[in-house]
Amino acid sequence: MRRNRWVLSAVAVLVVVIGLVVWPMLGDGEGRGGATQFPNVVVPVPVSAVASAGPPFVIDRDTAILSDTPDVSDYLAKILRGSTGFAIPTTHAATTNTANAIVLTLRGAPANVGTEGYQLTAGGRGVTIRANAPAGLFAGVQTLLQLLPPAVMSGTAQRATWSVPASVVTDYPRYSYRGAMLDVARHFFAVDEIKRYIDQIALYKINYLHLHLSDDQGWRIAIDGWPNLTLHGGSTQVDGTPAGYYTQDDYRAIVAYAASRFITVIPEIDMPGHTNAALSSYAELNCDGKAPDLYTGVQVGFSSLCVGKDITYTFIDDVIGELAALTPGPYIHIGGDESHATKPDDYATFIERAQKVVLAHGKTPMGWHDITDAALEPSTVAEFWGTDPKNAPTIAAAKAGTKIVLSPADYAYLDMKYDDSTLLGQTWAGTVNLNTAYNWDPGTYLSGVDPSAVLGVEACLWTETIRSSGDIEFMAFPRLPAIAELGWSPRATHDISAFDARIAAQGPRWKIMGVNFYQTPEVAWPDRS
Ligand code: TNX
Repeated sequence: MRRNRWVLSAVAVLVVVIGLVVWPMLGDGEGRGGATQFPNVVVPVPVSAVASAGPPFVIDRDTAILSDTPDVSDYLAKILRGSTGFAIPTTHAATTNTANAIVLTLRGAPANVGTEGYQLTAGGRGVTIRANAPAGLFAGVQTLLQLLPPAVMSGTAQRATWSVPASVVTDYPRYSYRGAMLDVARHFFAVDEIKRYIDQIALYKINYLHLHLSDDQGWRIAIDGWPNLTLHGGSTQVDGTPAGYYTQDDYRAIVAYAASRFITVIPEIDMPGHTNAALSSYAELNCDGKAPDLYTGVQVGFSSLCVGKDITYTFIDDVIGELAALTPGPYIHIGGDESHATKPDDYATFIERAQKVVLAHGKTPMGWHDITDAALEPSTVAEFWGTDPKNAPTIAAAKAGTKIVLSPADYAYLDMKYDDSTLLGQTWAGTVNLNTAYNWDPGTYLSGVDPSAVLGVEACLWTETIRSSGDIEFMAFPRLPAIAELGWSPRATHDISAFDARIAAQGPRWKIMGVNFYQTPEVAWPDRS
C-alpha cells in the first residue's frame, strides 16, 4: 500500500516537472533559456515576432513614457493612465538606457520597416519602440497594447499584472493602402459615431477612412455655394427618418481626429449616378430642369447628373474644389458605380471630365471599378467592388498601369450578412462569414494581374440596414480585422486557424471597450456568452 502510494507520488511529481519545465521547452523553437513562445494575440499578425529569454516588462506605478514624438506618447499615456490608474509621466526625450520606461523613438529603426513599420523590443527593463516616422510608432503602440492584458482597454482603473512578454517584434505592412469605407449617406452618422469607429479601426492598423458622403438618399457635406444640397438633400435618409450632414467644421474635426490616429480621410461624392439627393436639391442639375422628390428607398441605378449641361461641371468643380481644400489627404473619390441611368457615351465623357477636375484641384482621382469603362488618367485609382476576379475592364486597366484597391463584395463587404440568420445586412453578394472574409489573397485575386498593381484592400460598410454605432460594430467586428490583416501581414503568415485564435484574443478587449461584436461560430471565444 505504502509503496504504491510512494510510486504514485513520484509519478505525480514527474508529471508536474514535465508539465512545468520540459513541455514549454518542447512547445517552441525559441524555447532555449526558458523563453516561451510569442503569444498568438496580435492582429494583424506581425511580420516577425520572437520571444526572448528573460522576464517580461511589467508596467507599475513608476513606469514612464520617454518619447521624441509627443502625439503618439500622449495617445498611449491616456490609455495606460485610464486603465492602470498609474501616473505614467511622459518625457519628451527618448533616452533608451533608462529603466522602467516605455521608449518611443524615431532613432535606430531598421530601414526595411519603412514609414509605417516599427521594431518593438520588450524585456525586464522596459519596452522600446523604434520607427522611422510617427505612423510607425503608432503602429508599434497598437502592438504593445495588444500584448498587454485586455483590461488595458478599459477607461477606468483595473487591477491586473500589466506585463509585456520579453520579445522582439519587427513589423511593417504588405500594402500601403488599408482602408475602411463607411456609407454615411444611406444612414447618417454623427461626428462622435465616426470618431468611435476611427478609434476602433486604428487598433488594426487601418490607414484610410473612405467616407461615402453622397448618394440618392442623402447629401452629407456642406458646400458653401450650394446650401440646398444639405438643407434639403441632407434632411432625410433610408426609411424617411430625419437625418443630418457635416458642416465644414464637422468634416475638419473628423479629418483631424483621423489624422491623430494616422488615418487619412478620403471623401467620396458619388457621380454621375447615385445623385438623387443633389438632383432633388437643384432643379437645374436635371436634364429636364425638374427636381425629383427626395428618395428614401434602397433601389440603385435610377439617377444621373445631366452630362450635357455646363452647370453640371460648374457644380462638380465647386464641390470638388471645396472638398480638396478641406482634405489634406491625396485622394478624392468620384464614385462612378452603377450609373445605369447614364448613357454609356455620356458616362465615359463625364468620368473623363471629372478626373480632370480632381487633378486640377491637386488631388488624385479614385473611383469604383466601373470607371475602367472610361479612359483613365495615369494616376487614377480604381476600387474593385465586384465578385468576378475575371472582370475584363478592371484587368485591362490594371495591366495598363491603373492601381487597384480591392474590396471584392463577396469577401470585403461588411454589409453582407454573416449567414442567413443575421438580422442586419444584405445578401446580394452572398453571405460572408469570418473565414470567408479572411480566405482570399489580394495579391493573386485578379486573374493574370501582376501583384504590383494592387495598392491595397478596403473593407466597405454600406448602411441601408445599418442605423447605429452598435450596428456598425456588429457588422465590422470581427470581419474588419480580417481584411486589415490581409492588408498588413505577409502572404506567408496567412493561416485560418491561427487567425481565428488571434481573433479570439480580441473578444475580451471588445467586451471591455463596449464594442458590439458578433461572436462568430468559427471562433472559440474565451468567454462566450
Ligand atoms: C452596391 S458597391 C453599391 C452600393 C450599395 C451596395 C450594397 C457599390 C459601389 N455600389 O450602392 O450600397 O451595393 O451592398
